[in-house]
Amino acid sequence: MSSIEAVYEAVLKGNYKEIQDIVKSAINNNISLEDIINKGLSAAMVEVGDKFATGELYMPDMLLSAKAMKTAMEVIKPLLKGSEHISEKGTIVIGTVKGDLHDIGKNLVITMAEGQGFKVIDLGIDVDYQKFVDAIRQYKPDIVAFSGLLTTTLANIPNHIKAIEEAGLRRGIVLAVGGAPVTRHFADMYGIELYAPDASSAAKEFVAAVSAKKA
Ligand code: B12
Repeated sequence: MSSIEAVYEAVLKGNYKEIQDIVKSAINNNISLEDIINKGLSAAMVEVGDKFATGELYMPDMLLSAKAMKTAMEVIKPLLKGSEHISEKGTIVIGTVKGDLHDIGKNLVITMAEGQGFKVIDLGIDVDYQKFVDAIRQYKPDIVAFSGLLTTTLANIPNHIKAIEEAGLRRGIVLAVGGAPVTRHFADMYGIELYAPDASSAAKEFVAAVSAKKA
């Protein structure tokens, strides 16, 4: 089994006890952190979700896989932070939309954005409309980012945007959205400027958006 396959299997089986050693050995075999995250950890989570949807895996399995992914990220996170030249790029306020408790993808986006030198204010999960508004007032971010994994609660996005508009805070900020079911088309429907399918491209898009804003 290749190193990547071993990482993939560990997430699929929820093997949180051994995953750190498996990830370390992949790193020692010169597998890039990006491949470990995208082809190993994240790809396995997609299969976990598919198996949950077809009834092959149950809620406790999904929780164990989530725990394995989070445990693996404890090894990867410090390495990612060291891998980029840090200079203060701007401020991002991010949170998972109201009603949604998923945070693994959001946390990965935060890690990558911090690696690019952004100051990131994490509002957590199931974030109320007003909490975003208060955070925008307090931190004056360049980017306000929504993460959403459930199609049902992504329907709350227009309410999030309405609250920001009604507070008179929409101008001057770049809105961003992402999460497995989110598409560019979805972002366009609500006039959201930035969408990215994964954490590495999200970080690149954040850098581009802030440069465009300053130009
Ligand atoms: C792990 C998981 C859970 C864990 C969450 C643990 C946690 N702390 O996050 C637990 C077990 C708690 C859970 C609960 C539920 N889940 Co769940 N879950 C998943 C699973 C398997 C993986 C999600 C994940 O972490 N993926 C890995 C990360 C790295 O990927 P990601 O989140 O997509 O993020 C990447 C990109 O999307 C992007 N990104 C993410 N956010 C952002 C933000 C911005 C701004 C940008 C630019 C990019 C970006 O970058 C990230 C990194 O590359 C998915 C399956 C799937 N295919 O998504 C189901 C899934 C999302 N869950 C699902 C469901 C139904 C539920 C429950 C309702 C189950 C239930 N019956 O109770 C509950 C919901 C509870 C709630 N109110 O939120 C469904 C949703 C169906 C739908 N269409 O809405 C899915 C798709 C499974 C399925 N196929 O049925 N879940």
